[in-house]
Amino acid sequence: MIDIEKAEAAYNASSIELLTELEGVRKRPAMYIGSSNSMGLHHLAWEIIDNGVDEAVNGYGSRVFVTIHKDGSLSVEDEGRGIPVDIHARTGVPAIQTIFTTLHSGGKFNSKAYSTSAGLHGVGTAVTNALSEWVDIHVYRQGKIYHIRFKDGGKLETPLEELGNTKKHGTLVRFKPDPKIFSTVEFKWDTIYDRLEQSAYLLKKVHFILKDERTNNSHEFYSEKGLLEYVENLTANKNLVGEILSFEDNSGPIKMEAALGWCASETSESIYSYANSVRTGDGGTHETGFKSGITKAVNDWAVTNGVIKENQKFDGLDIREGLIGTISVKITEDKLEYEGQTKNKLGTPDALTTVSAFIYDDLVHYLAEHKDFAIDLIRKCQISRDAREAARKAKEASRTQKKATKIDQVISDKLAAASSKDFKSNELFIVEGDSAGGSAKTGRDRIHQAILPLRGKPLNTESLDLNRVLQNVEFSTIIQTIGAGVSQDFKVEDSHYGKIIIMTDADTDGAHIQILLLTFFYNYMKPLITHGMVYLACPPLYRVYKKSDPSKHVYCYNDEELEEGKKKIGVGYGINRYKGLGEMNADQLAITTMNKATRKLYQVTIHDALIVEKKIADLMGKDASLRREWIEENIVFNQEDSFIAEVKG
Ligand code: 28G
Repeated sequence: MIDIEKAEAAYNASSIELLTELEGVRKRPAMYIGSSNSMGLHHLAWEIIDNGVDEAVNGYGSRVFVTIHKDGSLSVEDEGRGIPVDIHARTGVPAIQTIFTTLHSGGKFNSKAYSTSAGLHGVGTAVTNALSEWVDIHVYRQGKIYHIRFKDGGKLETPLEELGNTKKHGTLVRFKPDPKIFSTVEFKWDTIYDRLEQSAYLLKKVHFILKDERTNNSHEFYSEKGLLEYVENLTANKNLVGEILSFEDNSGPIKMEAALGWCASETSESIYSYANSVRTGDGGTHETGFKSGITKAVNDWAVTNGVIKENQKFDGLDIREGLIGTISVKITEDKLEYEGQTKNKLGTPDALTTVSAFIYDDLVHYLAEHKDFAIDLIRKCQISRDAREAARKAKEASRTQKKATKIDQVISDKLAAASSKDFKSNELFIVEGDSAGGSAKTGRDRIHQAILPLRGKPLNTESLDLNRVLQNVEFSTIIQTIGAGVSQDFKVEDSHYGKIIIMTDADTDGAHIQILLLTFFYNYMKPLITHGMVYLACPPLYRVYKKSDPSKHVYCYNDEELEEGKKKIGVGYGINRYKGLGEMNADQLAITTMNKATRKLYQVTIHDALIVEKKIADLMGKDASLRREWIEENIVFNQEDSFIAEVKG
């Protein structure tokens, strides 16, 4: 028998504690979900989705449903066992209520369990509750339907109740983020789409069904073959050396899956690593192990087969040119370690040795059985080594030559440098055309803003080798100006600028230039993009002014703003339509497009860049008019549904 008084006292004590705990989350949301912007908002969704996915991954149900509702709420349904609802003897509170109101409950995970949890601190469900206007949960469990509801950041609104019988089993969680907490409460189809698409590859054989009731969009994600299929997609339209290799090992405490392929005539390397199904953007021990396993396997094969001598082993960089690789590890909670504050870099030491041995064994085995492939691969490594050697010699020669090279001259002629040496707060504007470049030079903040005008269209760098790119005056100027190297030698921390801002006209040619520059940054300076340092300037499309008093005017950046602008100026308005940057004078350009306080910038995300890169690869070699058509149809200026995602000041 439970001592009622004791249980009540414990309940009261714990509920006070809980309340303050959830209040703490509301006071400092960023501590729990990283930020209170769109990213933080979606974090709430990941917390709930991941719990549903964990059920499916552990073999309870095979589908996870995610629905964005018209009222701004989001629901997630799994087909698992249903969150336990039994009343805890000590607290007198149903387990489900504790799970939704206690931080770090992490609930169902014991230390030997694998979790997909993406939470910055693995805090889970209670954080979503704390930051929601309401949370409504239905549990289908052991033949019964249960319901419980919270409001105003985790306060119990409807205590656990039994609603009737059911044959279903699973959990349905629906929640509405609190607009008092978030700068935006709009769930984005694209953001959730990308995440579920990635999850489907990482958690193969789980069905993800996404619905958007605002637009009636829906999509199902499912991958039978996992990472192999992912790399197939990443390399679609590319010329592969051999086939895509995939390896899997679930025998030990660290479960591993990898897929990799080499693209012929490409220089960049792309490795996507994951720990417990969460992307580790800064790599870590598993990624290091992946690389070292590949290097050792290829070199050992080459030496053993007499292709190279012991002292001629390839540098890992040469082996990885053109590599597209993925490595996913699943590590039990007790061994999961990260470096730094974010979960971006895996620290678990065992992951290095385990992954390295796994890749080495499987790759050595594969090479032994695919001799033709091995020879093609070694040939590619040799070409990379030769090119790197040539580039190094050229660099050395230009350094010793002291006298100004062609590039140095171009730089001093063209670049209007910033005077500050505080690189992080400096900005480089890459500007379309000499005339706009001139206005930008006049209108800029000379201390922190540098201007580099571009003449004409830059070269399309897709599938060009590094030497060809270095020979191109425009790109070598950009490389030298940024001053942080290029390709695999690029070091983002050496960048002379904290922001690289592409400023073009808002027309098709401008879009084309954006795409060509993004293709270059994606292929040769990818960390600039992953670190969120590449931006697109956003010039206004219109100026609405009062005809009787032109000093009364507003700038409008899209058609919606134009309508607002007309209303604001009232009767007797006139409209300037800007077709290009050149139609603004230096002051106008500065205030509308460059000045930190008044401009708009679009931050380019790796997702944007990936889409652009994929599309360019797709259209390469095809008719140039096709490419132009695609740009005209798909790039929508100054609207959020263009290929540009986040808006930043
Ligand atoms: C739909 C959106 C989010 C979930 C479950 C199922 C169980 C569970 C969740 O247990 C408490 C503590 C450790 C076992 C586990 C049910 C075992 C038996 C579960 C979800 C109990 C948490 N029966 N499904 N939590 N553990 N789905 N979907 O959140 O000992 S959370």
